[in-house]
Amino acid sequence: MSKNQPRTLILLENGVLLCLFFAVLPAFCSVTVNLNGKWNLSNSDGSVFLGAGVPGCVHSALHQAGFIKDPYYRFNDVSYRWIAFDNWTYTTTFSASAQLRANQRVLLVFDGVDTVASIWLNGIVVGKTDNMFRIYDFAVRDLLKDGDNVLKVSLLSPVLYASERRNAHSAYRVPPECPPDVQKGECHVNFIRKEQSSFSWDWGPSFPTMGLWKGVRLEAFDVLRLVRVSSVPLHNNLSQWRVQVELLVDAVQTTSGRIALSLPELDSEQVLQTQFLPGKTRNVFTLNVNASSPVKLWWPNGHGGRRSYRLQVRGFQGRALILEAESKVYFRSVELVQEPVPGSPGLSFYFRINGKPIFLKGSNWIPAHGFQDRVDPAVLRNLLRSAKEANMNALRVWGGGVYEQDLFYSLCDEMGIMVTSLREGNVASCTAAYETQSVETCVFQVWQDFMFACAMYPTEEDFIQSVREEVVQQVQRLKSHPSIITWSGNNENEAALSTNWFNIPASQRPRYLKDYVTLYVDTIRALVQEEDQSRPFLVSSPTNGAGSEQQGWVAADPYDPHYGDTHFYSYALDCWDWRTFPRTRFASEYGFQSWPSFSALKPVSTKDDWSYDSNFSSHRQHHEDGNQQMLRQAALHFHLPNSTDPVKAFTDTLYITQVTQAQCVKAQTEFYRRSRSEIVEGKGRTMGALYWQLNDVWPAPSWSSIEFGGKWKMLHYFAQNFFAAVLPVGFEDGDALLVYAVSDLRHEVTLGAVVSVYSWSRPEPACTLRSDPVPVPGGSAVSVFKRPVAALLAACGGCTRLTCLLTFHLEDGGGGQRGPANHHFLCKPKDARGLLRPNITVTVRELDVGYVFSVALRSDAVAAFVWLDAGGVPGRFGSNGFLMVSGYRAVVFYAGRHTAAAELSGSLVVTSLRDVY
Ligand code: BMA
Repeated sequence: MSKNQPRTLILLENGVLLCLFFAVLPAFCSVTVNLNGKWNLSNSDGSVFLGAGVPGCVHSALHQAGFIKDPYYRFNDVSYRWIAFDNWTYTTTFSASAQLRANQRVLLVFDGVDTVASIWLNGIVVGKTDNMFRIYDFAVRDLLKDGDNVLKVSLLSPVLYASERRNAHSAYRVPPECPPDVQKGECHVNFIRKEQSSFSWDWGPSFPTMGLWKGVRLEAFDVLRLVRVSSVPLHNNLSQWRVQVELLVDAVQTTSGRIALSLPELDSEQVLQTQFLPGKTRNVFTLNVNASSPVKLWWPNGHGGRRSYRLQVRGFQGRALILEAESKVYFRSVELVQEPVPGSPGLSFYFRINGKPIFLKGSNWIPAHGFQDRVDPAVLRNLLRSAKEANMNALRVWGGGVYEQDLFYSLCDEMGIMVTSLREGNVASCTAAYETQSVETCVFQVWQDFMFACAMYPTEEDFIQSVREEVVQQVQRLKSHPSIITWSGNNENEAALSTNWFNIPASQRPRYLKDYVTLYVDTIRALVQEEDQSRPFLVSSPTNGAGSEQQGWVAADPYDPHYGDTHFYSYALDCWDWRTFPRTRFASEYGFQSWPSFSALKPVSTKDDWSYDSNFSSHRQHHEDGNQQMLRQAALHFHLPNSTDPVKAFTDTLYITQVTQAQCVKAQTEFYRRSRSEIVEGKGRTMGALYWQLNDVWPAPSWSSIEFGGKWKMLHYFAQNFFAAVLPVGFEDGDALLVYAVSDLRHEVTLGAVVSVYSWSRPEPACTLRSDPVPVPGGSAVSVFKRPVAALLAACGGCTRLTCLLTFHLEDGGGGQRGPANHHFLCKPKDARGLLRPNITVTVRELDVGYVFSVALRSDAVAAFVWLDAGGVPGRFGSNGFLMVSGYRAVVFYAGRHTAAAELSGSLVVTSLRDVY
């Protein structure tokens, strides 16, 4: 190597740049050899032998090589259960050049092993793994040789391993032992540090994966390697900023030098003397931001812009550059405010970003596929884009899945989205309504759980040690992301302990309480607080937060609406009745199930499966009594489908479950949003609504608003409205109808309500009433209309609760509509008089070649929950599931692939409430 050779830089996933060669003395170099690609895979007795992609997993490899069919097809989750009971070995051969071997250190690095493995290099065991959420590296220099080197990863059956670990834990039970039978899952998942839902969940199949789910490489170096750069912004009163920069450095020997940190766009630079100690060490530096360079803050969606700044890190020994890296820094502050609330016992619970209280609107994120290697950037982008289009500003990464991949968080920090401007109202008459495309950015606030859910966990030293590594590595990996606004120790384990889900006898409770505190408080919380002072840590969700802490970390009632966050599920009560919902400070989970569309089920089923009571339909339902619960809730308000055509009866039932779910979650979310400014009977000031759940792991009934494959359910279309920045919420209290104006805007607006009364039998308003506009401050919910229902109906001559319904919207002082229109039923639609079966005709026109279409609907009657389904043509409508009170509506269809108007109208099916009975 000549000393004049140009320096080469490699950008690793974590933002670290590796210096390969330097122009100045002494000549340091660091070499990376990527070992991803095609490996060999075999089972324990050698009867199965195939090529397998790395990163990847055994199930995906078997499927891709044709050894098994689609694991999601029909009952294949059960047919392929054997896979996870076998042991599997991945093997590859690579050459290691003399130049590589000449380095002082050569490490074999695994970014993710799923899960329990021994790693062999040239016939020698170099290490073992037992935690899917950790990065592992092993020193291998002395084992490498000239010519072929053989690397073998032998994976143990995760199911058998978990059960062995459980058997070894004989002193006491660590429940729940096994999932409920309805989940058709495997037992003892809490004994293995792996995606907890991979052993089945109440929305997901059991596919206990095995594999090398992230990259594998060799890293060779002579002096040091920069493992990771992370940075968090800190501030004094939001005016004076500094950036805490952490370098995780792996040095061969004690190395003294200088570190130069700079934020060129902020004219800020600092050079510090340092010493890197041998081994992997954490080195923390502070870079003060030049006070005369004002920073632009990172703001959540709808609250302002955001920009990133380049952070440059360079390390020198003498004149030699020994490390170099570049990453992004965003400036924002986050506080979790828990303080006394006037007129209410307990404490507030809300997030303040950059000093401003923000209502979190969104949902819960679960793994996007049972096989993580199938979650590609397009899947992530589509889901996040859909979340943004439903006006969400927050997502909770739920603790039974995985810490998501880097791209997920980068997209949450800031995602550029191409936006097509189209005004739906115009599309029928005016092609010019199709305007330009522009790029918008959006962000999400992420509530990040640690991966522990719905169980007790062991606390043996080796388990805790593995968790320690996991926590430190994950926090170091993720803490530079401004999108993460809170860490949270687990999902529902405080509640499980407190309300005794697992029937733990009172005499044994102290042991479990001790284990709980050991794991989440003394271990995880302590580590997180050491690693990251820039954001809050909650021990569990739901929790009473500070209230739980006062009660020794496990509150008597973690669902107490006066404190913290709550999860609330009630399937039997009437979900249209807001009185059934807890007026909580923060609703981090609530929801109802529905079935996905027929087009999602078709590829994984046969004709025999297409009825609601088929074996297939009950097999896919993993929540006890779930299919019946949906029908019972639907029957509270709707006539159930009764077609004599079995397939129509099935598809109509799928439809009615989606209507029911959409309407239930709408009612609950609107209740939370209108409760943001009020204290009623000591409860209220709700500042978050994250429904359960955004996405699906496979095609099956679940609480999701987006089905597997990305198609929006009716709920997701409803979310576009119920999460709108300005929203009219209508409800009845006593004998009165009230309309609240909910505003997430930054500034005050003057708003009044316009309420129209329609008869079910006539597509034109019977009468319209208005209220005088009143000031609605930014970030508030204000009552803008109140009228006794009887007076309202009387004013509209001839109307009764059974014959009429209400629509309403908000208008500002200038008479312009603000926010979406909304409606309120005065009776259960099944009791409505005059709701006729509408005759809806559809005309499809192409607006932009092959991708954007106008869909115009004409109806001769009032039609409720009008649902457009484009079948196998991927894409989404501008709006859907709507109420047609006038006889005409035009919506836009954005195709997910090139199509034609003829194909679209050929696959389009329109269903409305009156069509299913
Ligand atoms: C909550 C979640 C999940 C579950 C969902 C629906 O408890 O945390 O565990 O899937 O409810 O039951």
